[in-house]
Amino acid sequence: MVPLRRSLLFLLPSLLILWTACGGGGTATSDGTATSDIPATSDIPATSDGGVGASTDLTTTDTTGGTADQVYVRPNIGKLDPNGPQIAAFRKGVQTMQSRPATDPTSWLYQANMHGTYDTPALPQWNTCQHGTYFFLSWHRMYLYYFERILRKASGDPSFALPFWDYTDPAQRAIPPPLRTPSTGNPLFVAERAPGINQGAQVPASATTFTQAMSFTNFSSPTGSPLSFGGQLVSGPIHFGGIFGQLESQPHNIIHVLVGGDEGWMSDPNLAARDPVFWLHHANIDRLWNHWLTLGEGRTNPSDDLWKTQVFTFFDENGQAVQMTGQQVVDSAAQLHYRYAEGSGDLPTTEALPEALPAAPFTDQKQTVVVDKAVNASLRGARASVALTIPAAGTESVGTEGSRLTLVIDGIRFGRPGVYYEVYANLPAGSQPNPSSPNYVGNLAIFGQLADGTSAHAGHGADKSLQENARLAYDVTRLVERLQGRPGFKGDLKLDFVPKGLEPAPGQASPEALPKTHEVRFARVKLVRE
Ligand SMILES: [Cu+2]
Repeated sequence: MVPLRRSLLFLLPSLLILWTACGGGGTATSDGTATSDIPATSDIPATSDGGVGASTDLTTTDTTGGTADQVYVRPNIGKLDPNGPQIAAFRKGVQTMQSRPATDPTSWLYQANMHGTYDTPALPQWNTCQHGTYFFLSWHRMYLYYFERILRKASGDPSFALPFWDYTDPAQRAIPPPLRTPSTGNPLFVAERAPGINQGAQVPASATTFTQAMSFTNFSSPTGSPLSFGGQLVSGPIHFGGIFGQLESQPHNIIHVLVGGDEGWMSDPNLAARDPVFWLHHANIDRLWNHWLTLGEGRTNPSDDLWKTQVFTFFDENGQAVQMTGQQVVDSAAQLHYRYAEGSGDLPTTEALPEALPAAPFTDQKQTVVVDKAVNASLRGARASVALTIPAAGTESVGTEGSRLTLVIDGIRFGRPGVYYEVYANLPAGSQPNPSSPNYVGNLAIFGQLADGTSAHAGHGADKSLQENARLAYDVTRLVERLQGRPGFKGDLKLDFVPKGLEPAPGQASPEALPKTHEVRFARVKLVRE
């Protein structure tokens, strides 16, 4: 019905990361009382999609000092004066929050622990972050919104807004200087980061691109499918849902991996939000959600009742429990009174957006395994290859009727590798791996863990023990279609895994790039048609 066009640019194939679903998170309820000042979607004509009224509306009036109609502009930190008043206010706010006891919901630690923590006993709303489902973007938007109110009040600057880190900007691929210098007396500095990154080492360009995510026009995908911008449908909140939407995979997960390395905080969801850079990273992800909506061509937020009315609980700047739903955060400027300064994606770019493939067919969730091969591969920070053969039967209808072909790497066991792997298919002999080449499949990065409570510690502490049964999947529809169009192609697929770490700062010779890395093993590779 919708044949693939062979002329499509094959720029940045999909990175899809998924691992086994685990443990459902409950929906906590607030025991606080509050009044509302945040309208539901249905109250805002510009964004109304006929949403139902908010069933629960226990948000609170912003008491951080702004006027009622104020719209805060979250700045691009790369454009701020490191010695200017906004960075000074940021430092003061973080320092104030860090001085509060961990039992105070407005403290730095309490807020970080809401994302995830090893601390026990868990206090209300700790360990409630939403990953691997279509709640990923909305939950983190709510989390940042209330965190920003707390930080603004703590900063003493009624105009303060949370900056974002625009790592896709080639000039900003190192951690923003105010977060790494000075290394003493600086509340934004954290030692628990990847080796070299506090000296200015940079994330590689292939880790920062969001063009593949933007090419998806559907926000959500059927349960079990990663083929969407925002994540898979689920029947309720899940702390770690296991199958990631495109934006969560890349750049979100990879930036976590590279900044945290194999030992730092950012690469562990139970520690990540302790690093101030977490909030700047997530502000950028949140900005990219807004950017996606501006691209049009059918890109809209979910319209189902669960996404719109599911209640999540946070704390406001006065430590009061507050509740919020998806339909209250679909328009950040109108509903939450903030917008973003200019950043990557807002300006014309030479990098073309891959043409959107049709959304995965929701009526047909059947997945057909075309190839399932045991490989028992091991990646240890060095280049490795895996071969498999695509049978002629089973793939001939790929690209038609919305059918997709995904490459699934299954039975993955991992610690925190501290590197990611660029995956290539059928690299020409002697050619240099290049993520802008048509042989590039995507990136393999590990962030997150099985969160069933017992395995939460598995990736942490001395053992870095390998975790079981993770899965990663890549949309290889275009790649296979392209290979099949080549004369002499007999179905042989050779996958190359090329490790990538941080790149040295300009002018610095010694790449800290590939630290001694923790092993990543995987048991099987599959081709699955869906
Ligand atoms: Cu994150």
